[in-house]
Amino acid sequence: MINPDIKVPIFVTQPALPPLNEFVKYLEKIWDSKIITNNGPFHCQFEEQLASYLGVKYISVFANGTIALLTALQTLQIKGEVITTPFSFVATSHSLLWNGINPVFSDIDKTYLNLDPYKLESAITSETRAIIPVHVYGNPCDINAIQKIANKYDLKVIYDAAHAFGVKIDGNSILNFGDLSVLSFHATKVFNTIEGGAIVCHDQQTKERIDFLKNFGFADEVTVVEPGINGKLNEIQAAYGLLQLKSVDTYIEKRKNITETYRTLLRNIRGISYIPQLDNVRYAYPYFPILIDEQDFGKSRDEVYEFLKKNNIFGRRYFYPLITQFPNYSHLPSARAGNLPVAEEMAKRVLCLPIFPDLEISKVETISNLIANMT
Ligand code: T4K
Repeated sequence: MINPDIKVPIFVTQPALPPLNEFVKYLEKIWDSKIITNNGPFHCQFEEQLASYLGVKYISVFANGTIALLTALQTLQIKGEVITTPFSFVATSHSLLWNGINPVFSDIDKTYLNLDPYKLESAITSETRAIIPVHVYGNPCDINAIQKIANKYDLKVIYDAAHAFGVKIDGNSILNFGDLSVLSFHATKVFNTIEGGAIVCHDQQTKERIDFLKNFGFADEVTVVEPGINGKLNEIQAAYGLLQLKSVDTYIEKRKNITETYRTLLRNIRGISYIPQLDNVRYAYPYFPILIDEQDFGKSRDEVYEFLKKNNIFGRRYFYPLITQFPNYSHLPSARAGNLPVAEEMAKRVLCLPIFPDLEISKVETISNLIANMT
């Protein structure tokens, strides 16, 4: 029987949309000007305001995060091997295969579920050119340790920061670390432009190169400097993004409140744990993953997942299966069973609970109580 408190299904997320009446005003301007894409005025304004909000110098917005990842690798002309994490959305590794790069998987750490810098070094070969760590669930990677290794072996670092919108360490944007950072503004993210993404870089020359690459390689009307792609964000989505920027702090505040409620209510349940927070980090709370220890809790992660589903609550097992379990990766030497023990274990234990700005606290309480009373 469906829980009487949850009559309407609750999904892992639900996008926050800008006020329709305000959006219509932007649409009217677009309808008047007839400029609907190709780096128009809203696109330029969006990049400026986004850079200022995030606290970064240079940002190029894209049609989605995956094309931004592909372009980031092209920007730095990466070939050979790239070390990355198996505990991510599959787009992280697909961007390597699409660029003819060989992915090499290295294990994650037990606490934050990010690439473990202390295991990274043993994955480096003479062919390694870069590292793509992911700030999984918006928890910062060990940026200093990763940079130290990158410097030692002369490797580029491209952060997949799809989950790290708005994250700061000691007041400094997480996007300012590494050579490039890639964001996603997909509907399921803290900040959405329906679909969308961005690359953050640190100098004007690189920004120019990224902008050429996202527009077929055109430098001007008659000059093509690179075999670029079409990665542009259109004016309608840029206008939508400008409006979203006005509300994003409210969205984050609501997510924080939900996170704190879950953390309080699930704190004392044996066999349920969550990722610790650091005092010097400003989080944006994109996901609320819990880790279920089957022995201590008495039920497996999949049992909890199915039980919640029966109660109309649709959590997600991000990131199960691991990327290394998918057919295009499972044959790789670094993907073999036993090589990534922490990632293998965490993929079996993790469950992301619903979190989105409009999720009522009473529903968070119901979800937490259901879990607490399961055993
Ligand atoms: N790198 C990382 C680390 C990523 O996590 C991602 C994307 C990327 C790169 C690539 O960025 P993009 O190219 O996507 O910009 C979702 C997203 O599609 C994907 O963007 C995201 N990561 C990934 C973690 O999750 P699904 O297949 O889980 O989404 P879906 O459609 O099942 O949505 C989840 C729930 O959200 C639905 O049950 C209902 C709700 N929902 C979803 C959509 C799309 C809505 O209420 N409204 C909506 O419009 O992949």
